[in-house]
Amino acid sequence: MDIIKKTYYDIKSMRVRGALKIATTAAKAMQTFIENSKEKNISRLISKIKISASILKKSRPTAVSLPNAMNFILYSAEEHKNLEISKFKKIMSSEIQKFIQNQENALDSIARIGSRLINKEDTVLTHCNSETAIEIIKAAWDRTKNIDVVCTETRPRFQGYLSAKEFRAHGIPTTLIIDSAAHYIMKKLEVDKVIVGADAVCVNGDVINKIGTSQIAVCADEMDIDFIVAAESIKFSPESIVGKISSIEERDTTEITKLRGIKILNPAFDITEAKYVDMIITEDGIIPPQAAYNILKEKFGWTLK
Ligand code: RI2
Repeated sequence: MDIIKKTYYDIKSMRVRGALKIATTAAKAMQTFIENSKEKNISRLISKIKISASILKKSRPTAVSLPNAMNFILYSAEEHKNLEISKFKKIMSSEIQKFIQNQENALDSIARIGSRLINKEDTVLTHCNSETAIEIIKAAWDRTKNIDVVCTETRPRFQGYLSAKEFRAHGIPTTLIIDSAAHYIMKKLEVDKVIVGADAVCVNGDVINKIGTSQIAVCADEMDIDFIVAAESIKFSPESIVGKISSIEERDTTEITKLRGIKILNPAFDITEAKYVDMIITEDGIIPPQAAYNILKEKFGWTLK
């Protein structure tokens, strides 16, 4: 199977998952595809790049990091289309490599910036399995050696167990709860902060993340607990400027139950309104959700032209 198809299936089946990981894995696949291409004609190669990008974009519908990564590659291909083909391939490979490195750097910066928000003795709740949120919490632990973490199971795919195992491996005292215990446990354990990742940040500051995020945000609001979103700028949605919001992935209902004769819904994401988000940590610093447009203007000027 070629690299594009393989990566498409890896992402679709969630063997590769997490908004940042799917973007960098898809970018890596494009890089390998370009490097290995035997195509001698640049326009034909660019057409194949376009087809490959559109296949990868379809692997999962919600995380905007994926189309953003693919659009960056398409833009770069367009920019260099007048080069001699071997030079084109070389430049494309190094541009994609830089892009991947930038994402890794962004993750490190967010961990550094975000960890400063967590104080000694804080109890932090996280939902699902966001690499970005987890890096913040691990960095806070490295500094304080004295925090507690609460992980929600995150039905139906139980990504919360991955988070709990990761915290355990890092030596962080961790409590695992069922999703529906969030409100009760936030009160009982006196949770100080909620930190979650994002699959998309819209221009108005609304955040799309794993199903269940928005109800935790409402609970946090009720209890006056900081609700913090950790999101690299690649997760900001330029399309939301013109009113297009990524579609909420509806997954196979057998992930929940094999029961028949009733209607079953299995949305994978929900939308947390900006009014419930206290701050968004990006690689460039901490912003209020209302400042999402500034990030979009700064980082995605090229797509908005
Ligand atoms: P990072 C995940 O989606 C979760 O919703 C998580 O919060 C978000 O991506 C961001 O993850 P899924 O792939 O990029 O588990 O922070 O459906 O790792």
